[in-house]
Parts: sequence; C-alpha cells; structure tokens
Amino acid sequence: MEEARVHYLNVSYGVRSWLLSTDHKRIALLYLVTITAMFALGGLFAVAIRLELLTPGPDLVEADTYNKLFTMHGILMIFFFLIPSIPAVLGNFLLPMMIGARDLAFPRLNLLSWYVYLAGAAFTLWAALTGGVDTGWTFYTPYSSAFSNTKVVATAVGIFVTGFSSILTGLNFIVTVHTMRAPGLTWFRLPLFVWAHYATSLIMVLGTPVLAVTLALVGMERAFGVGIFDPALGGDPILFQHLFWFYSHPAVYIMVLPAMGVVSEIVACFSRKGIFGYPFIAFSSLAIALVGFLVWGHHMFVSGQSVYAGMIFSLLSFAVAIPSAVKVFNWTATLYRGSVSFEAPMLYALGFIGLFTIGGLTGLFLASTGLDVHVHDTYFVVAHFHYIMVGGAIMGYLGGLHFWWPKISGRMYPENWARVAAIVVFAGFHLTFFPQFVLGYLGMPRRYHVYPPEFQVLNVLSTAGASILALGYVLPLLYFTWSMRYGEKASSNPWRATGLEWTTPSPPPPENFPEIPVVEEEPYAYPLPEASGV
Ligand code: HEM
Ligand SMILES: [Cu+2]
Repeated sequence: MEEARVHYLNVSYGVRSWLLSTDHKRIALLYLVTITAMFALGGLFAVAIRLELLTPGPDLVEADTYNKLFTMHGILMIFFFLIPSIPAVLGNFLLPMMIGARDLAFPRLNLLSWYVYLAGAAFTLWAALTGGVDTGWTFYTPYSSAFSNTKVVATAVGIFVTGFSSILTGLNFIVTVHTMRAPGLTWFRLPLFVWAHYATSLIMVLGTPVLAVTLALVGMERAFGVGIFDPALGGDPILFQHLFWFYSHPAVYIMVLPAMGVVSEIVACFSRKGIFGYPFIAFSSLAIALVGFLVWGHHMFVSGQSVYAGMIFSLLSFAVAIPSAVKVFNWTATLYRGSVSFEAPMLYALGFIGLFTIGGLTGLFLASTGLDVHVHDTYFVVAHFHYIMVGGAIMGYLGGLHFWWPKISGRMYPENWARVAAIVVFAGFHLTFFPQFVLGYLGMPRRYHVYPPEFQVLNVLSTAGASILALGYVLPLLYFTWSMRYGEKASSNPWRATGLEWTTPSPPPPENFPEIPVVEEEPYAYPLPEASGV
C-alpha cells in the first residue's frame, strides 16, 4: 500500500481553507472553476445566437434581445474567459513550479486578483440580469456614450474592475520570473511556456490600463456629457476606436501567446525532440507583444482614417504575422523526424497549429486595405477571429489542461475519450466557422438577426457545427470530473517530459519542492536518457 502523502489538495480541508489560500496551485483551481462557469454561460448565449440564425426570419428573439445576446456572449467570452484562461489557470499553477520556486512573488496579491476578478464578474452579470447591454463587446461610441439605453455603465464597471485582476497577475508574473528563478535557470533555459507568459504579462501591464481609462471615459461621457467623444461638444467618436483597439488588438495576443507557450511544451514532449530554434520562439513572443501594439489601426480601415495611415497599419499588420509564422515553422521543424505520438494533448496542439494558421492567413486578407473594405463587418471577420480565438486559444487551453491534468489532479483521464473529444471539437469547429468565411465573402453582415433566405443553407451548417462543438466541450468536463475520483493515479512524470514541474510528485506538495532544485541542463533535453533507444 502506498503511504498517505501530504499534497496541496489534502493539506487542509473546508471552504475557508480554499477561499483564504495563498497557494498559487489552489488559486489556479479557484480560477478554473470560475472561468469554466463563465465559459458555460457565454456558451449558452452562443447557442441562443445560433438558434436564432437557423432561420432567415426573426423567429426566436427580437432585434433588441439579439443585440444583447451577442454583446453578452462577446463580453463573457473575451474579458471573463479567454483573457484569464491560460494565464490565470495554467500560468498560476505552473509558472512557479517551472522556474523552481515555491510560489509567486506576491501570493496574497495573487489571491486578491481572484477576488477582483470575481467582483468584476459579479457586476457584469448583475448588469446582464437587470437589463443587459446591446453595444457589442466593442462599445463603439457614439452609440454607447449617447444613444444606448441599456446597462452600459454597469457593464463597463465590471470590465474595468476585472482589468485590475489582469494587471496584478501580469505584474506578479513579471516580478516572479525576474527574481525567483532557481539557481542555474538562466533566461535561455526557461521553458517556452514561461517566455510566452512573460511576454503576455508585458501586454497585460502596459495595455490594460488603456482599456480601463477608455471605459472610464465612456462612463463619464454618459453620466456627465463631458464631451470627449461627442462632436457637438468638441469630442471625437473615432477617438474611442483608437483607444479601444490600442488595448484590444494586443489583447488578442493575451489570448493566443499563452496558448503558443502550451503548444511549444506539448510539441517538444510528444515529438521526443529538443524544440527547433528555441531562441527564435522565445524572441518571437516578445516581438509579437511589442509589434502587436502598433497595428490597432487595421480595425479602422473604413473609419475614415487617412490613406497613409491605412497603408502603414497594413504594413505593420503584415509584419506582426512574421513572428507568428516563425513559431509555426519551428514547431513544424520540431515535428520533422521526431518520434511523434498522438496522445490527446498532442491532438489539441496539432489542432491549434492548423487552426491558428488559417486564422492568421485570413488575418492577412483583412490586413490588405482593399480587400478589407469588402469583408469588413461581415461574417468573414467573425470567422477569422473565431479561428484564432476558439480554434487557436481554446485548443491550446484544452491541450494544456490535458497535458498538465495529471499534475493538477494527481489522476489520469481516460485517454480514448480524450482523443474522441479532441476530434469532435476539431470537426465541430470547422463545420461551425468555415461556412462563415463563405457567408462573409458573399456579403452577410455580422450582428444582424435576420438575413436573406439564400444564406440559410450555410447558416444551418454553422448551427449544426455549433451543436457538435458544444458536445465536444462537454466531454472533457465529464471525464475530468470523473477522473478526479476514479482516474488511475498519476506518476510524477507520466509523459516522460522535461521541465521542473515534472520532478515534483503529482499532485505537488504545498511548497512545490522539498528543496529548491539546481538546474544544470539545457531546456528540452530530449530524448531523455532512460528513453533513448526505445
Ligand atoms: C497574423 C496576425 C493577424 C492579423 C494580420 C490580423 C488582422 C486582423 C484585421 C485586419 C482585422 C479587422 C477586420 C475588420 O474589422 O474588417 C482583424 C479582426 C480581428 N482579429 Fe485579427 N489578425 C491577426 C491575428 C489575430 C489574433 C492572434 C487574434 C486573437 C487572438 C485576432 C482576433 C481578432 C478579432 C477579435 C477581430 C475582430 C474584432 C471585431 O471587430 O470585433 N486576430 N484581424
Ligand atoms: Cu487587430
């Protein structure tokens, strides 16, 4: 019989011990539970949207309700699910362990970040329940500041508050990576997951305050008519778009960079090969974070900005595709002649690479000023960003959850079910979003609840795909829950992976390591000595 061992899950019991915990691993689980709930809610809104669009007419909901549905869907998914997803759950859980530390630099601040997130979410949900908001998740003025008579301010307050959670998490990660690396863990020995989170944290800290200010200005404009966005008072409604996209374009990298970090870890492990071009992948994260701040104007090609501004933003948008492509090439080179195996995390990682590539390439279509005039605000844009955010970021998140689930829970999940789920997600995803590229190209605008009957076939396909996708997302929820009780016990390193997190038992002890490890190896020293010759 195995001896009972103290780990972070059983070190203390009761709700209080969780709600007051400063252990980064427990806080990661608090986030896991809350963002899963937000994902489920956002998903319900999506189901309602797709049901309405099953038929050309206004059958299920009226225009006003429809506006509120897609607005709440966007807000919940982006601000309350995708932005926190990988950093707050996997980053929180893994970052200290990956650098050989006992916790983050500021454990109490970490707990506070979660409460701040909760407070923001509560505000926004309250706004949704007591009337909702219909501006779209982008809150464009002058509609949001002068005309909408829905709960704009309350929602903005919720997002504003949650922004602080993001800023504090980013700060915590940056300080932790700078000051708490184990002896011998030089910058170029850091796992690429850590590099990705470092770059993401820079965006969180530098970008989020701009969004906070922007939302505060909308609130002030509504409440006091200060005249920042209202032309009648000397303001400029387009100013809002500049401020909003200055945050929200980089924010899309808050969602996708961490997923790229996850994919780097998984691809190396399941190819049993050192990652190809490590420094290029590391620096491309920083490049994406920095250049990502220079391209916001590609959302505004049709806003009336000057032709020259359009040309520069177009060029810079093409430039930001380069570091993204560098990563894809390096993952591919890592796979080349690797001994590749197809466990569930790898299926998700490969799914990420394929879907992100389609999302990125169609981004280049949109970044071409002439083409964008045709497809702007059509379903083409909707398809593009879902390929990146749902196809890319969520695939990476799910891949990461599967990869590190044995470490998190101390249990294995049923591998075959997980492979089935990965395939269902992949298939359902394409069926949902590929028709939307065609719809957009044919001219179906986004954000309308009725459409001409000739668009129905493609919409029915999309709704059918969404049902399959939903099933694909429910499966992991079921077998992860099942595995917590009945799953096979996990060893400390079930995938025979490199990285300090795999040197500590599963689940890890409260302080991660009995003794702070000393690092003497280069990163990704695959194949592992005991694995060679297999
Ligand atoms: C290869 C890099 C990329 C390029 C060149 C690119 C380009 C563009 C352009 C030009 C638009 C504006 C289209 C329009 O409104 O007419 C757009 C929209 C969008 N992109 Fe990308 N994109 C890239 C990557 C990403 C990534 C990585 C994400 C998310 C993680 C993302 C998420 C979005 C979103 C959310 C929108 C729509 C915003 C809205 O209007 O509601 N994009 N993209
Ligand atoms: Cu953008």
